[in-house]
Amino acid sequence: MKIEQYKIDQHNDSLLSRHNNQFIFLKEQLGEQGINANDIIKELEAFQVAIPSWALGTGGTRFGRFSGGGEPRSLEEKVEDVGLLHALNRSSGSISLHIPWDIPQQAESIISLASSLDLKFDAVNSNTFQDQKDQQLSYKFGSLSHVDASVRKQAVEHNIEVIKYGKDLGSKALSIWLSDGSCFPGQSNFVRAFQNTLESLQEIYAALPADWKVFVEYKAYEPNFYSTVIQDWGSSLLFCQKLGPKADVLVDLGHHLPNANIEQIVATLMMEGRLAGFHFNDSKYGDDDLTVGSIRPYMLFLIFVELVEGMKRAGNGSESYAWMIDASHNVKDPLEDLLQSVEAILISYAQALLVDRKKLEQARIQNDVVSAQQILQNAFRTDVRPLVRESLRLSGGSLDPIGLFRNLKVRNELMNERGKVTVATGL
Ligand code: PSV
Ligand code: MN
Repeated sequence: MKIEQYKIDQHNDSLLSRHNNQFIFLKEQLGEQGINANDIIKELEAFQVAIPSWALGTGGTRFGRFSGGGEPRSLEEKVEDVGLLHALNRSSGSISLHIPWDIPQQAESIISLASSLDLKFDAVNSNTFQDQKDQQLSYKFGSLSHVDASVRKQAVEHNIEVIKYGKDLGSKALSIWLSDGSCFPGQSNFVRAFQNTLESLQEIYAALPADWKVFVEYKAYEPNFYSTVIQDWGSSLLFCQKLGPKADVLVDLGHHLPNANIEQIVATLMMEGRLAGFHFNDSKYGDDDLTVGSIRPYMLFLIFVELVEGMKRAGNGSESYAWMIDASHNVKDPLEDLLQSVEAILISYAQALLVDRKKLEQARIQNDVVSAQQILQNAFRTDVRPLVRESLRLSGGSLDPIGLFRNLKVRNELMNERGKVTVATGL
């Protein structure tokens, strides 16, 4: 299924006068504060969030999985689903593949399908956290860190194969999330596990094409519950520093111990020029993989405040980082959930762009804690949705992506096309 532009335009026409009223009102209010709404809209238009190929079907937990029907049955259908999202919000212009869940059999035809939908291929992800059918050696006790050199070799070769798939598709980065670790005290020698991992990563690093990066993603725990080799941003940064300039740290919002100050982590990584990008999601307890901004929107805003600050300092823009949604959709329609997530990201970004940084710095220098808090909260409490809508409209997207998705009965269409009981590959 494809959403034709005229349907988006027709829907927008029906919403335009209400939108214009809200937008003009906000634009004037911001103007009085010396903020140019058009500058913010330009930044929003440029912001692109990758969609992972594994998030287009129903997720589920280890207790069950409740499919909603019409799920993509192949990589082609996954690309088509991302095409639907991108047509609606013009902010989801790339797809990130997990190998071997989604192996591009014929790179050329998948590239041409993607480009017909105005999509690119984002970072490719390797998988050494599961055993695949016919796999020679098991990853039960680790992969890149394994005590047995032949298991490490197999895991290194898998990563090099993933780079090859990515090269064929025009990707420019390999994302590595390592589940290696231990479940019980005494099971693993921490130092040896680190050194084995470093050696393995060095081999993968040596296989990177000249214009590629490797993203090293950390996670505090799960599936290992006593220790994880790359457990936090510090370990991840240490690996990256030892590897070289093509290695950067990938932050997944769900991968921290409770109450970690993620915005401070972001500030530090950006100060060092080692932030690769983000896996966005939200959580209440652990790595819950919920819709972005659904539980802790203020935290998301504070992270964006640091991101904006870091980009200003580095003199670069949002296109210099890899933004991706890494969520799981257990009770919602995955496509609606992804639309909500992208909207939450754009809202937080817009709010962060409102922050008066000169005044904030002044308040800090004067130890005026009250003003500093107020400057942030004023921005956070501004309803910036008209700015987000205007940016979607100007880039050819819908003023109300979820409304139009429902209006056009997209899920019913997909169920008619694909069937009610389809299961997407992935977790
Ligand atoms: C692990 O929890 C993770 O965040 C990694 O990014 C994986 O590649 C992804 O989820 C998919 O399961
Ligand atoms: Mn992740």
